[in-house]
Amino acid sequence: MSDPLPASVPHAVASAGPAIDTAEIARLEEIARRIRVEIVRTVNHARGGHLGGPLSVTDILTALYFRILRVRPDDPGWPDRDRLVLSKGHSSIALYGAMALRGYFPVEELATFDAVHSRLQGHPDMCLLPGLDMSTGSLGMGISAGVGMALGARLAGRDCRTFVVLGDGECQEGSVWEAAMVGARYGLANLVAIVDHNKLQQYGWPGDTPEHRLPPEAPGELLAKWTAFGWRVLEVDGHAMGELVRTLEEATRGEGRPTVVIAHTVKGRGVSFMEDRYYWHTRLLKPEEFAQAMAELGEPAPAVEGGPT
Ligand SMILES: Cc1ncc(C[n+]2csc(CCOP(=O)(O)OP(=O)(O)O)c2C)c(N)n1
Ligand SMILES: [Mg+2]
Repeated sequence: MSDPLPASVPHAVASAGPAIDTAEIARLEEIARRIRVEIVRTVNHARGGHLGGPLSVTDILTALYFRILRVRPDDPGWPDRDRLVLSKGHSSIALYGAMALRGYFPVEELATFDAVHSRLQGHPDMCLLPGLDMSTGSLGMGISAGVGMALGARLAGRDCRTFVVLGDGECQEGSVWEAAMVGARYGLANLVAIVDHNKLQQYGWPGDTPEHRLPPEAPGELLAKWTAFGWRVLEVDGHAMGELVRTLEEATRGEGRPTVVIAHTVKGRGVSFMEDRYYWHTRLLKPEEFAQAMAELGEPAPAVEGGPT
């Protein structure tokens, strides 16, 4: 598997959260594996949807839903719950996988993904699925909603936190930075943004190899920008579960201003032929590819499930 963390990470702020033991890390890693299995199975079954982005953000959502977020899956409207906005809404299937395993709805319902009358639309629809705090899919919007939620929680005197997960390509949207300015202006210590920094978006370069790419941002650019916009910045390997949990815990200690976690990730993480390949952003699996992906994820499946080529 590719190593997501750059050899030299300048200005990284060390996380200082409490220890998380190896058994707990193993439990979370197994949940993340199961979510990745559901992502590949579900998108293959639907014959449509995204793969690279969901596999990239799986560990982040696992850490959030199974360790960080104060939520009640059996009471999704609980007013004091933490809010989660998946601003990179095209990765909805990873969110649905995490929510299903967390108990919001039956895992079997994932089979309805992207169907006309399903609650699990290709992009999250908060009017359909209890537990979703925001409808997303149009990139650049979620952080503004998150700023509003964090301001609202402060006004209401509620001790809940708001988490917003963004893509690194999404951070090219000007609206992200308008919201970032407002979040810093009002010192929203109850707001945490997490950037899934996989160095890829949908297209944007003439070649398939790293040396031919024009990545969404130059190395260090995201860190410099969020810092310049007044945010506290943490960096972490977005697939190293123990470090990820400790960094997210640290992020909630806002210290008077909002915090962003720049999570270095690999697009397509967990499936060798998808890793770091932009064209797996959204692409249909051939039966033999489906079989190989499931085998690599530790869940061999009969090739017949691969569907038409
Ligand atoms: C405003 C807007 N423009 C374009 C798109 C189409 N689109 C969907 S995903 C994507 C690439 C996003 O890249 P990134 O934010 O890096 O996400 P990831 O790499 O995590 O998939 C694009 C351009 C969109 N959904 N919304
Ligand atoms: Mg990206």
